[in-house]
Amino acid sequence: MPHLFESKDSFKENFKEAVSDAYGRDFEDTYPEERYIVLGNMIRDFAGEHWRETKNAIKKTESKQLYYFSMEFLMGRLMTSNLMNLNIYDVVKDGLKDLGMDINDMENIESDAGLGNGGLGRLAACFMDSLASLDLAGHGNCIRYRYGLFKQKIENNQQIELPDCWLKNGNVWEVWKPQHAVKVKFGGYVDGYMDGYGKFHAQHHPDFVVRAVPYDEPIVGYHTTTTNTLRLWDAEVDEDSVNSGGLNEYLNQVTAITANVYPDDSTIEGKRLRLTQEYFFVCAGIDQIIRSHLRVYPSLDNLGDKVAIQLNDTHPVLVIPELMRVLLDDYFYDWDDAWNIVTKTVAYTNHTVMAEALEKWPQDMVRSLLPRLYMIIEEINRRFKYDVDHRGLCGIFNNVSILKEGQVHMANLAVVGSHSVNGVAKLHSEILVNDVFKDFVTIYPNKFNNKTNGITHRRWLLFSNPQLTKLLEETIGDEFKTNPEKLEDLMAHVEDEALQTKFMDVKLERKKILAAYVKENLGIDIDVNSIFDCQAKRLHAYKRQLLNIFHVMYLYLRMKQDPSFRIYPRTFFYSAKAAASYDLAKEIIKLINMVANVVNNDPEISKYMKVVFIPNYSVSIAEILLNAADVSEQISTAGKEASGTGNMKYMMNGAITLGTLDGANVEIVERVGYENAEIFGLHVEDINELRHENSYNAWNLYNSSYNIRMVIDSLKNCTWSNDPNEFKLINNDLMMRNDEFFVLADFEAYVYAQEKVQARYMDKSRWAKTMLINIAKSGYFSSDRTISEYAKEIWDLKPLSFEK
Ligand code: GL9
Repeated sequence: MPHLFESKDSFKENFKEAVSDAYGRDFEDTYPEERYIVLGNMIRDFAGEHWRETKNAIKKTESKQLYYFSMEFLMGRLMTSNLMNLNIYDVVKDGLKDLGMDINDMENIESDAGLGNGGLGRLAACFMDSLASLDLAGHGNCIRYRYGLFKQKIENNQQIELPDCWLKNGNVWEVWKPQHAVKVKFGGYVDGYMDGYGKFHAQHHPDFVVRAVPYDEPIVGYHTTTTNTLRLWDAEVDEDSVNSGGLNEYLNQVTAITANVYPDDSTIEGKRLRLTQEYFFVCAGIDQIIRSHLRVYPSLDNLGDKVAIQLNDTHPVLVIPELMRVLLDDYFYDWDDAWNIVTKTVAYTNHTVMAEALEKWPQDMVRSLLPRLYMIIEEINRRFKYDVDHRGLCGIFNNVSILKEGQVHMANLAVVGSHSVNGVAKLHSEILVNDVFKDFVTIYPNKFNNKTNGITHRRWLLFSNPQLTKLLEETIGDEFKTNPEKLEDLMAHVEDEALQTKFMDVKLERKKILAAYVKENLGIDIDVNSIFDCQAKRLHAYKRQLLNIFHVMYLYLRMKQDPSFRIYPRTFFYSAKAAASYDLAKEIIKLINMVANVVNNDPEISKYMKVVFIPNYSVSIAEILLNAADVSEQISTAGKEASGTGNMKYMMNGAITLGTLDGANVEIVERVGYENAEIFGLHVEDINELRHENSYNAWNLYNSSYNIRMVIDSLKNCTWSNDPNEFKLINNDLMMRNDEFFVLADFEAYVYAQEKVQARYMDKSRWAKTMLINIAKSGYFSSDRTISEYAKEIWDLKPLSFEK
């Protein structure tokens, strides 16, 4: 059957008519936003056909399905990706052109879906793309936040948080499904009775009930039929209930659940809201899984054979007691049978070793908000203790207990209730096994494994860097598009000088695109022939944006002091959001912007360097920033960055990693070799030793290093600000709190590594070759490889088959 995207002409005709019908005006008189909405709906409906076929195929072949539970999905924009995956990009582009429109203008109307903070949420989005593209039935489950994280503006050098109204023009990809609403119950109390067999029948009398209403988005695979679902839950009031606080309090409570990504959790109220959000999407998601399972199968006995649930960090760990609750209370399973089903179904990924991010909830809070789940958690812990004692390991129980010191330890609950626990890069998984979850390894030696993260090469290479994609096609053919490991074929050409030149031209073109953005939005002129040195990621002390800006400060101060010291021109790019309540991170943003003002306005120095802070880091900014980079800054304190995924995006676009041996950097160097990356700094072992021996002293470094002293002193001597107290938090963090993340310890090594980067850049041919090697070796970091490993080793998920 011919479809409306069959040819340019059929698209044009249908599109014009649809726009005109929808808005009751001649096509010529409609607004771009209106055309965008109609175009989006047409694309979504077109995907609807494959969506239906996928659902039918799953039913018919009784295929296993994965549900990826994540508090965050940082999807970014979907127009380009959907058009390309559906293989209708050119038809639409050409058709729009005939109608006097530019496809880029349509693409730019879409708001970024910024339903996440950083890497963890973006990983979930890459996974969605890979699942569908590999023909695996794998769906996402999350909250339909009305506002994204926040929109960052820089005013007076400081971060201002504005609301991120991503839904202001609607969301063309979603389908509202009120018929699938679920009631989620909170608070109140539990009673029940014991039956004649000694089995307890619980009855929950909630304080309030919220209706969870799903919005589904189709997730289309690349040139394939498979179309999965990203289900986002909205919270609505339940007509039949209020809470004990009365109607207004109830309405506010319900509205708050889906207002924001990561509400500030530094207050008790914030914490409770966060826990409410977590249970909200967990309960709704589980209910949907159970119902759709029972539409096909007679019972839940085979749930673990037909459903896999992956917990993206600890945020959805309530899946474990919630699924237990449903099996025990609603379907009358015995504890042991229910437990077997749960642990067979659920697996957990840990994404961080930072203690403050391993969630703990006050027991009282869990008991009052989720009384039935709390009972179940207590019972899980009781039985777990019994099991540990029986293995003769009672000595370690306190380390692994789910309940201790008045708190519920969610990571411990996750490990106990899952059949698989994985880290996200080799080094990180080793740290989990040897340190964070050490005692659990004694109990469950076979649960732990590694799945090194990946990124979708479709978005991060094919779609966002068409110039490089074209050059690669010309050089190695187009197999790498569906099999990214084929990028390795480029190794045969890295010495080819003609290719090196062409590649440097592509890089220059990407740099010009970024430079144009910077000029238009920030009014800063940058030299496209300078080295583009980029650090873009959330702002956090452990990621050490501070180390980076200290190097810039050092270069500036040295050039001012010594007219014979000059560097090869460089542009330092930063892009980062700081959590609203994270004062130190915000002060680092202020420092970067104040240094930028001094450097960029100094006529003598700005010939050699510029500092650019790009506000509002987001998926869309990443799409123009990372592929313009020459140098990828991955400089976290060793042992702290679980993996990083930006590092992989830079690599795939040719940038050279300037990094510590941390997270996935380790595996990047393993592939490209030390000669094609610039590695510096303390190793995990060095840092552990300094910590254990208590032998690190920031003052010693300050006193013994002229350069460190020069930089630190400049924080207070009015070089960057007229107020000597402007950077007090930074100064205190380093000098009074002994530099927790070893910024000063790695400073000299970093400066030296930067000198080596510059020296490498002088040899253009060698530099181009290094960049090409980075691209050639990046196929491993496609999330297709990561997802294949999860599918095979954790989920037991096989590609769907669509017999005609
Ligand atoms: C993170 C890690 O910090 C990153 O190193 C890792 O690449 C990603 C994905 O596995 O997960 N863990 C984590 O809590 N975040 C990560 O980015 N945080 C946010 O996304 C806010």
